[in-house]
Amino acid sequence: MQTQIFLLQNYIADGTEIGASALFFYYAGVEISRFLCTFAVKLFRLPSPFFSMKILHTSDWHLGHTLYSYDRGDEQQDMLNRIADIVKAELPDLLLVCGDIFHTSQPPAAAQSMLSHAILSFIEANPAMSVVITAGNHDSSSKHDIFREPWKRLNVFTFGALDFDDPFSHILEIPNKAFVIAIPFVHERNMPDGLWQSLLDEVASRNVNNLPVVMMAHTTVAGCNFTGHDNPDNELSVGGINALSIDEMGQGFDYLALGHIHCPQTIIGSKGRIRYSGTPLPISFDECFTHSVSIVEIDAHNSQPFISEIEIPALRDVVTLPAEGYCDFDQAQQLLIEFPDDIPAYIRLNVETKDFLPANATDEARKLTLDKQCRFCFINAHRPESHTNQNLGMTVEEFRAESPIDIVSRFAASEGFEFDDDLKLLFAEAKEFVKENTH
Ligand SMILES: [Mn+2]
Repeated sequence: MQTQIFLLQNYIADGTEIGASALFFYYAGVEISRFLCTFAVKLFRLPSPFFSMKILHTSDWHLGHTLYSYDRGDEQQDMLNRIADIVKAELPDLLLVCGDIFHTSQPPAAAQSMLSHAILSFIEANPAMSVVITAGNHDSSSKHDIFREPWKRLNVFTFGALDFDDPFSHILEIPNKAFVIAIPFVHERNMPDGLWQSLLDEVASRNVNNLPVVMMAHTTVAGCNFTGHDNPDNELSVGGINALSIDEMGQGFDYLALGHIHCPQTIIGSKGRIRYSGTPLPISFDECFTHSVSIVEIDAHNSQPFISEIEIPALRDVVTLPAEGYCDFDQAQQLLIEFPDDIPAYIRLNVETKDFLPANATDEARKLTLDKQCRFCFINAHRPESHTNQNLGMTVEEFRAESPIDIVSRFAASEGFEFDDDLKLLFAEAKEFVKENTH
């Protein structure tokens, strides 16, 4: 009996081991074949037997954006041409643009015309593709939908504002391909409770063929890397949008395509399912990262998305001199003189000054670039910490260079109170309100 029990224990242990090994080799085999096949598909441009759906995910184009009054139309057009080339090469089933199509709610006619021509070029590059475009906090929700009906004829779907009366109208079924839940930017005070989960539950009940479920949103997600945005000390609210936790976004999607944060990233803790594509074009000097669009391939509902990035090189880079830290104004001028004549970049100077910059500093710096292809933008004046509190006087240059949150925090410190997270949230909201109502 003792021996039998021993043998049985051995058998179970061996069996478990054999089972585990078999399972391991089975899954390793599947993964290796998938990898080889993906490689072959990419190399020979074959139709993929594994990925039933391919998405090109992008956001935050900010068409019409100017940098320090310089027109950026040629850069924006170049970026759109590059996306059209990628559409042609990658042949995605879906193109998702997750908000901030335009930089302002009143975009110039040239930017609007650029958008319609770009959409047509994408469709011509891949007539079988569907395009879904949601509005961001920079867009006008009503203008976003002006051509909603004619666009539908070309499988282009626009979502400008949340339809509170019929939230299920935000569910789009792309036959035999995917379900898309397309949510434009909604201020959190107007967001209906449980909206995300109710839409996901509705899709779950309709999704009898196990199609991939994709959701689109334009918001801030807690814990993301917001390099490039102007209030990096405040994680609770970025660009005027308060952070949502990923649990609040519901359960049941295979991929959540996000817009708003400009740095491309897959959210930590999302098991590779929640991602910001980031902007394909640098919008500010602090965006010191590679700009790109994302390609996402999903086999079926509940399978893991396969994500890759395609870089979008900028026609004009944003360059800060010196590359790290600050220097005095004389050294900064020398760096400008040494900057190559033929690089068409935007230039910011990081200058440290204990007192004040000369009143004509900006003009002096600009003069040094007149025979160069670069575009001089501004002097980012920085006062060493020890001088910051003693002397609160600022020149106009310095005032322009500092972010509003830094100015107000310094003011609070000088008055002897802490500008805490609640005040920062309130301030970000007030700033957004002023911005929205001054266009
Ligand atoms: Mn944006």
